[in-house]
Amino acid sequence: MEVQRIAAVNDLSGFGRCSLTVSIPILSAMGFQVCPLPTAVLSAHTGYPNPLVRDFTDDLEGFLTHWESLGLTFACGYTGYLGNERQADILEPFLRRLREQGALRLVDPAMADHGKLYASCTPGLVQAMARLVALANVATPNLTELCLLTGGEYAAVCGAANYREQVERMARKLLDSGCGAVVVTGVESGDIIENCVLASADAPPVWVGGHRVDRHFAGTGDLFASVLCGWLLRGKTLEQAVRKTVEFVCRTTAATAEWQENGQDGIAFEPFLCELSEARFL
Ligand code: PXL
Repeated sequence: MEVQRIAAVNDLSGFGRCSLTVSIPILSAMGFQVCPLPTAVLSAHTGYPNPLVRDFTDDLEGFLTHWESLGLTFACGYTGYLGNERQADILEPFLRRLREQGALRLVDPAMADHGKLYASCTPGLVQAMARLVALANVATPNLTELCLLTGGEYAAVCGAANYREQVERMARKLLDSGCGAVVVTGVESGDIIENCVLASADAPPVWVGGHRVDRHFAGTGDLFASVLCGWLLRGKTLEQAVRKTVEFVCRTTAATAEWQENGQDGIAFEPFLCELSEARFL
């Protein structure tokens, strides 16, 4: 048996369960070898006050060159949080190479939530992220990120009677940019949290909902993208993979809400890792 390899391009935040501290355990439990390419190293994610941040831009190229010299190939490249737009310029040729090799390219344009860019993200980064999304075969923006990437107005979508139609229109725009499929995450509707799956330009949109916990948890998008990535590599269709992911994320979020005071500390997925591990060969 060969263990499939994933290049995980994301930040390493020491505290707060997001990015690589989510992807590495989740995807390892699901049976994959995760090779991290850190975009930044932080003491904690930027939802906490005054994190120590070390930018890794100057070392990205060196990582990729060394990996190439080792002759490494990847079943998947998964990109998340970027420190700046130069990082996207460096990653573009890497994603192109993965595309030539037929590898899965999952781009999670992690840069905003609840209508606002993260503290460290700039409008220039939004443009750069759009270039990476165009090279993805699956992109997983949340509603805020979808609006930023397509020029939509977040406030006009939230709570609108025709929010589904608006989301579907914006998701189609991303497909027009070159991206193969889109999963729009975290569309809130009463006590349901919905995700819009657009598997291809010809496919009708499918909405997958789960029970919403009325609290914010950091790193939810990272957990979603990581579990989704695992199920896609396990051969599930996009819709099947999204259904399994929504079930896992909603259940672990509900459990965390019972156990943990601070949402910034992320989703306590650790007690559930064994389930992903047992499901490895299903
Ligand atoms: O989970 C998104 C995320 C990733 N990485 C860093 C962040 C955040 C959200 O705040 O600060 C460094």
